[in-house]
Amino acid sequence: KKSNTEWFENADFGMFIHFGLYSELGGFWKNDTIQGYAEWIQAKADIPSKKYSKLIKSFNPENFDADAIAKLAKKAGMKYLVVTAKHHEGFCLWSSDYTKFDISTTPYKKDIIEQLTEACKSNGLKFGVYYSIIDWHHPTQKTNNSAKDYWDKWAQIEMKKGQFEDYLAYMKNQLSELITEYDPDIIWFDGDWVDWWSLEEGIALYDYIKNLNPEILVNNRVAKRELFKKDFGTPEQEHLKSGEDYLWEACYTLNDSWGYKKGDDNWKSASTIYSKLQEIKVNGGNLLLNIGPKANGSIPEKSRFILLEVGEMLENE
Ligand code: FUL
Repeated sequence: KKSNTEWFENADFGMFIHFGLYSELGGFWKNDTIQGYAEWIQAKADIPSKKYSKLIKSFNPENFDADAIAKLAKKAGMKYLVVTAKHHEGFCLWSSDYTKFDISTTPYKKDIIEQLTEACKSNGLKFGVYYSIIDWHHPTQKTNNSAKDYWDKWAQIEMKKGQFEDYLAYMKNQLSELITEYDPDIIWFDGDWVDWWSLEEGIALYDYIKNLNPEILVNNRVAKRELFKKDFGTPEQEHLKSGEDYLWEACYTLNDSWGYKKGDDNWKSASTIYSKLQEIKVNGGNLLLNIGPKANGSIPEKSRFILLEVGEMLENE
């Protein structure tokens, strides 16, 4: 019998997808571009939760083509795909029984996670879901106050006991829903750094997943990432420094942002990606390379071209 990590150890290369309501803004708020990552815009531009939530009414990625994305990943030489089922904003790309802040409330309605699950299956790719521990929309963490207040509040939030239990139950329900409905190969957590999320809670959540399905790979960000060494490490925008003594996967952006950002044209060249991939490979890791679809669901042309070029370079090895 193969071990559950074997496919991952041999995968080398995967596709990361950051897609959510933030993709509609493309890094712009009130005609100004924000600094840094576009998927952080709600916090960066101090957008009150009530206002931000309205983006759900216009989320309509009609050009989203899961099969084309899976085929692009394959052509690029990738063996798996991880998508932001729920990023920090709290919006869910699948149809969830536990919140209305999900894809079924949008004009688009169609379940994106389901489409990607199927596309990965039919194209022979493994499939993972990114799930943020931070959730700016959940009542335990959101605030309708504006500006500075908002930033400070979420970062240093004081979770009272009852609130914490509420949110934990929400996460467990959603995770079990994702596992039952979509049978993912990876659950890719993020947001472990907030004060209210302890190492112990992280380990307990890890065990919860493994009890539901021991085959699923869980990244180290489920618990405090510097302290937790299962199932794989997640160096971000770096790799050689990691020197992990366990499985690892380096994630990189193709330009400077994870979520789609207008005017972010600082693209890495195909040969840069190719050499990163080689370095990562010889050091025993995987490369998870990001694309950020636009609001209409299409993949920025430049990312497509770079991925296809990397795929060609790999074929000609
Ligand atoms: C980080 C997040 O805060 C970023 O938005 C992005 O998802 C990156 C992969 O992980 O911790």
